[in-house]
Amino acid sequence: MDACMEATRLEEAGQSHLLRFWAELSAEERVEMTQDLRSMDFQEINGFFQRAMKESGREKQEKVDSRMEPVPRDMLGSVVSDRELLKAWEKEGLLHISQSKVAVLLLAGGQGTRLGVSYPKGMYDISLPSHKTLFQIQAERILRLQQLAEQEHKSRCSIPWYIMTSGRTMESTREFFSQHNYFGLNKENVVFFQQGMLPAMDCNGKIILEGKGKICMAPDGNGGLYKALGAEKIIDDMEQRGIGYIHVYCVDNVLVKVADPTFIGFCVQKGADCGAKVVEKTNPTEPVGVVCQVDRRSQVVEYSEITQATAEKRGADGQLVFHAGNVANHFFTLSFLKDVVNTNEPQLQHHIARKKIPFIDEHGQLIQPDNPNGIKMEKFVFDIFQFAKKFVVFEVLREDEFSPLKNADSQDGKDNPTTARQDVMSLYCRWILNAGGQFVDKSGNQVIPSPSLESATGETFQCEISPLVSYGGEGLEELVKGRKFKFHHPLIIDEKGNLELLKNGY
Ligand code: UD2
Repeated sequence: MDACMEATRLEEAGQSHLLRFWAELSAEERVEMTQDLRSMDFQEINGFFQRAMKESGREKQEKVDSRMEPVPRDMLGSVVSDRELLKAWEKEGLLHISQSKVAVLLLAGGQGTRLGVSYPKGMYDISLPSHKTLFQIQAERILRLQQLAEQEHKSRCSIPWYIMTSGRTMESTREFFSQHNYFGLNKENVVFFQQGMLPAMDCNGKIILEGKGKICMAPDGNGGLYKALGAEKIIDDMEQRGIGYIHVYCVDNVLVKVADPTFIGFCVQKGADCGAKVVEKTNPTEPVGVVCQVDRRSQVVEYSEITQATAEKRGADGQLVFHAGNVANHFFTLSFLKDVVNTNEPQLQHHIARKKIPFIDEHGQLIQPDNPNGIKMEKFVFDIFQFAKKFVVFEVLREDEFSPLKNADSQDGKDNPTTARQDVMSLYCRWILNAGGQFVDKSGNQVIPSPSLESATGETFQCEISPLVSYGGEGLEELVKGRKFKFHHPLIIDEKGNLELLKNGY
């Protein structure tokens, strides 16, 4: 029986149990397993495990909690209290976009387990009338924004779209974009790259087998971005394109304003190298991190790590003390990202996610555990805030900018396809009303569509505006001003600006 070439390294790292079934493996299973083992630095992985376990734990978090402070006011901007500045910030952002200095970076390497689909979340159809997927909606927002910047500055421009995938999402994501001809984007401006993977481990630091010859691997967290930016030469690509500013965002926020010029302009005018969008957190148990300071350093305390007492803390005004809810929506300058990739990345701690991980037991049986039996180690994208020279926070309205698609419809009642669809349609409805359109019921009385009106009348409200027609509610007046629309008929404004409802509108 030929021994595994990696046996010595495994022995030295205390991971030789991985070869327990070597004798039973076929020749090709042995080749595959040797390739996997060869790509892993077991000493480094053991080190990650030890550091992560030391950093985690309730008592550790309680110490952090006692040093947490809300974001200082001078760091904060807001679409509400800074209303009179928004136009200037938007102008600034559009200027940089028109000069092709802004790129977007999509975090799409997650496994979407909670949603319960086996394909990448960006391919999910939330059942809008158009049945556009998240990827298509985001692609069309980029196209429309390029168009707005070109109209404003009379120059052609491009917003390169970098898409981080993981081993599990790479192929199907590439394939999906190619099949859809990049949704009208120039394929040279859509760059896919892969993040790293790490083995799942049990609580004693032993790497878990998911098959007799198969190690259980998982993406290394959205903070794996920084290692990948270096390894996949993405920073070089951004430099060659003359990119100065990068908008990093989460695939599953159906309302995301991709490359939001107002956010970009705010960060640039504040001279920030790092920025985070937040929404007001009102529910202490909402699964979002909170942006705060610990020992005067900016950071996010993730929902899986904050203590309940701290999450529930309220000020005299009744508002949560830690109400700056992180929405995985960040701004970085390229020079800041370069420093992170070249210098700070190794300082990023892995966070421990305790999971139920199917494993092969000593008898070679695949066991589906009922309780968490292992851990996945992940780096978090926001852990670089601490390295920023100037960090700013931009508070936006939840109803306009944040509706995460996390769960299947069957679970939880929130952050699911139904709430995502409702939130998108409510946004479009507000755009119609702001542009001078009206909705009426069957008797012609003016109404404001809402889920409660739907349940009161038993009618379903459907309203969809193609992102190619409007990025943020602009450009709709000539289509809808002074018109009355039956709220119980679908109002669809498609790419050509057609009003499908003309047939049954007024
Ligand atoms: C994320 C935020 C949380 C809050 C919430 C809002 C982090 C670490 N936490 O929590 O503070 O903003 O979103 O919805 O950002 N991803 C990768 N590679 C990975 C893991 C995740 O690309 O290895 C991507 C994933 O595809 C998604 C984003 O990162 O686009 C957020 O991942 P998640 O949905 O697992 O994060 P969640 O909801 O736990």
